[in-house]
Amino acid sequence: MKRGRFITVEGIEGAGKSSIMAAIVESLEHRGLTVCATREPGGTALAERVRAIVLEPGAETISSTTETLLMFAGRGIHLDNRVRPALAAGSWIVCDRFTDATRAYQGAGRGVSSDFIESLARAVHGDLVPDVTLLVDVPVGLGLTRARSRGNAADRIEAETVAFFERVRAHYLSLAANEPRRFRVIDGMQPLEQVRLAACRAVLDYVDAQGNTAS
Ligand code: T5A
Repeated sequence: MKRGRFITVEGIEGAGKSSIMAAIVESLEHRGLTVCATREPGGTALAERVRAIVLEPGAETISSTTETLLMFAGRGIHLDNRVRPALAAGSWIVCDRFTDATRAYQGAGRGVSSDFIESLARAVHGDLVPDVTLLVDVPVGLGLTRARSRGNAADRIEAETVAFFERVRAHYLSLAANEPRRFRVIDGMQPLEQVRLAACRAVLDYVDAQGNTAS
């Protein structure tokens, strides 16, 4: 059986990632592909428990190093139990965030060394790199206004400063510039319907380039 493909969606808070996931899945399914939508941190029952540990505000301190380890611990569980089995069965995966988020948030945001992050990435998923990554890009002010207008209590990372998110956004853009074959940058400032269309177009262009019409 043909291995599925691994598509990731990245961006700062409020960029619009969650709002475009369903449209991406639908557009792939219209091509006859079997698709599995998932997210990180989380994606399985156990990995969602790791997500709660790393994101829920609490009295105890989580260092930047520990936060990085937790992201990869959840990722390992997610990959072993969901992503790899689905890919092996021929499904396409659409994942809301993956290791580029660790590079941007823990690396550029928190200052964790890229050597440490890349060594964990090699250990946890050395052989698995996203086939396509959509980066939904918005200015930090707009993203945070959108995210905070939902009125939910901020999690440990959402409570960070504007300067932190500026570093995260800049790093995402530099990752995209360094890997133009993998990344597609989507302008997240457009009306939501336009963002959805641009994301679906980018993914379907990839499908067409692969000559894939069915899994
Ligand atoms: N993290 C994650 C790390 O630090 N390291 C890692 O390795 C990983 C994997 C995840 C957190 O974990 C961090 C990053 C995050 O801080 P999360 O709850 O999944 O936490 O956070 P986000 O993925 O950032 O979720 P958000 O909901 O904040 O961002 P989205 O999904 O990009 O935004 P979305 O789609 O929910 O939209 C937000 C609001 O804006 C509106 C939507 O309707 C919604 O109300 N909106 C638009 N409005 C107008 N025009 C548009 N174009 C719009 N797009 C969205």
